[in-house]
Amino acid sequence: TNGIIRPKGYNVSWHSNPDIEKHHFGHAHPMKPWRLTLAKGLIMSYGMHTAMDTYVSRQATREELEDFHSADYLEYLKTAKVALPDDDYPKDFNLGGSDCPIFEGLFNYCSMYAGASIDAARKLCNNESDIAINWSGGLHHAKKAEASGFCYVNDIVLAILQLLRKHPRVLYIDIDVHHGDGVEEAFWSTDRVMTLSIHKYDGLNFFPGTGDLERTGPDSEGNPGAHHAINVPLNDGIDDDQYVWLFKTLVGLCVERFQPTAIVLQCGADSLAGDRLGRFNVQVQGHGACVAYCKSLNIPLLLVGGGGYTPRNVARAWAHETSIAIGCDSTLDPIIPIHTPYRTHFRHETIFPTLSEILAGENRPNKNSEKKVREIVASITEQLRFVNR
Ligand code: VJV
Ligand code: CA
Ligand code: ZN
Repeated sequence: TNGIIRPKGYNVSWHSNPDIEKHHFGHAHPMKPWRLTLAKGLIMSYGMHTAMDTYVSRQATREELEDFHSADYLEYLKTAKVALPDDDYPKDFNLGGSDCPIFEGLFNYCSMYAGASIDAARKLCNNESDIAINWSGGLHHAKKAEASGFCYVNDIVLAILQLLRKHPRVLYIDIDVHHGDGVEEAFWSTDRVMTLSIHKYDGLNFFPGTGDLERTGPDSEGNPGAHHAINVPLNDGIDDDQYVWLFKTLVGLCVERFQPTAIVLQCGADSLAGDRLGRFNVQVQGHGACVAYCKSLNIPLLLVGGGGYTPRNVARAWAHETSIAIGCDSTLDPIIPIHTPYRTHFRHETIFPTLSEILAGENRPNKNSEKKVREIVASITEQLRFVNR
């Protein structure tokens, strides 16, 4: 093997199911469940699975899904038929458009990735895992009775609801390039969940169009959830130095003030440079540094996936982050093992391609000034003064 050793007295669980990876959103759709196969191939060719408890995840039950979603939405999700192109099919619950198509096996896909996140959360509740991983989850836009932005069932909300059975306070952190609106809204009215999303924000010009700095939770009379939503709106091109500095500063402040007893980190890989939909210049190293920082806090940690539309970079990031979880990142050979399946997909043979290799001349200037970044920190520091534990 690659000299990967199972850490003693430290448990990482990995929840996945090859069934999930086989689903197709349709021709040319940016969301490709197949990227999970690529990530898994990389993780296993390094031998990382030998250092984790691996679980083949199961479908969430209808009852479990109803912890968040409405029964009529779930019923529709289960029975919706794949429409023929000329069908005048109703787009109820925002289902059946180009972002959230109805495809073969849709309900199976949704209950599988949700089952994996619920199982992962239960491992943390039982103290059977220190870190639990579900790269197929992280679908942060789904609402109680509405699909949105490639997300149908909100596995993160379901996992946090599990954590709340044992944990008094959960911190949710979202490094996907898009605003984590579904999770934010679900916990809008409670002071037991703090949400922190870092994302590109450009009004309605960038999906989902929410997540400005002033969006901190409804400040209505007696709402305990007021001030518990934290939003970090950024412009194109943010680099590792700025991103990691912001991440550590803000997560540090939130942990100090809120004192979470569990953390959920949504590791959407569309914040990476060269992503088909994203606009940031974060590298695998910087993305991973966010995971490493959360691990260093020694608080039970749930890692989920999310966006990520350049599959080879998604696989690199999630494999690197798996190595951080099990603590073998410092000894891992960055050259991708020769026996990695689909190795030819990795245009550059390292886990850490340089920015110029990733962007191939298409440079994306950093539109985030130091001043703006410091103003964001000042504003959130002020906001956190209103949070009482
Ligand atoms: O911007 C939008 C909504 C529109 C309507 C639908 N058209 C296709 C695009 C504009 C306003 N949707 C976003 C949704 C992003 C979801 C991100 C999900 C996550 O990463 O946060 C978590 C998993 C959007 N951006 C790009 C596209 N949709 C897009 C959708 C396609 C497509 C190309 C781009 C759907 C089908 C096909 N191409 C063939
Ligand atoms: Ca985000
Ligand atoms: Zn995204």
